[in-house]
Amino acid sequence: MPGGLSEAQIETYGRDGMVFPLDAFTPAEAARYRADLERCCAEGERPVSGAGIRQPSTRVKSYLLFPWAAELVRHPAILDAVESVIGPDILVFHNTIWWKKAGSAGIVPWHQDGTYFGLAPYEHVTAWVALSPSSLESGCVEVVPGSHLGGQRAHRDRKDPNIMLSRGQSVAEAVDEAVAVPMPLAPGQFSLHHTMVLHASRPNRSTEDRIGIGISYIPTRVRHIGETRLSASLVRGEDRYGHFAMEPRPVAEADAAARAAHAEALERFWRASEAIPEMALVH
Ligand SMILES: O=C(O)CCC(=O)C(=O)O
Repeated sequence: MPGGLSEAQIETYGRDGMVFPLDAFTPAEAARYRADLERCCAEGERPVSGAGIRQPSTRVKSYLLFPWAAELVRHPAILDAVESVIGPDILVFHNTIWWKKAGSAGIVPWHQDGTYFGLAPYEHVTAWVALSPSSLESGCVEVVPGSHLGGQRAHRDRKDPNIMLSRGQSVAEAVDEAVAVPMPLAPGQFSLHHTMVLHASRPNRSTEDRIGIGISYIPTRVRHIGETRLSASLVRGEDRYGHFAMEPRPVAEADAAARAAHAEALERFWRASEAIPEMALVH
């Protein structure tokens, strides 16, 4: 692993459950990815058909539809950092595009990602990659350092149209926001956060869209606890466990093969969510 985190950064991640800012792309590369994302993922976040049937969204598991997204989730600088915390055998399990429009009241309430993914053990790490400036003013991700060490907390669904999570998933207990740490990022930078760390984000009070992509990485030893065999993409190392069906990398942008692979992966995800209700429309 040529790059990766320093000893001090690894220590920070272990203690705080997050580390930032880390550098992935040059501003020019970030601008290119942003243009690709805006071209490909401008549709609404979670389209639902007239019959109430969920439609595959380009904003989740985008790396199965678009070669640029497949390249982004395999970026060596991101994988080197991820390898520093979960080891060399790495799967991408999911991604979510977080597009908070300029002036948007959209918020993400305090939550732990691990509540909703059905993965064990809790080794999942999210790389949140900024493709626009992400500041306190534009509603960057904030975390409660060290909260990952307190284990799984109770969550409930909150009804609020401004909540960007599908069901308003939110930790049940009050969070002391005075100890929260914002993670501002420049385009091309990223943060890592642990699956058990409490995190949230506020409205975008700036005049620019805040655009990021959250990529869920797991070591190959992690398994899904449900009956349905989910899929994932091996992006580094070797899979000696076979806990997940392997996903194909897209060759051409959203062609028939890519759309079929994307639909199949999401179908598995939705089927799993019938047995594990917490997974329903996660992120
Ligand atoms: O982008 C946001 O505001 C929230 C991101 C988040 O919850 C995540 O990446 O897990």
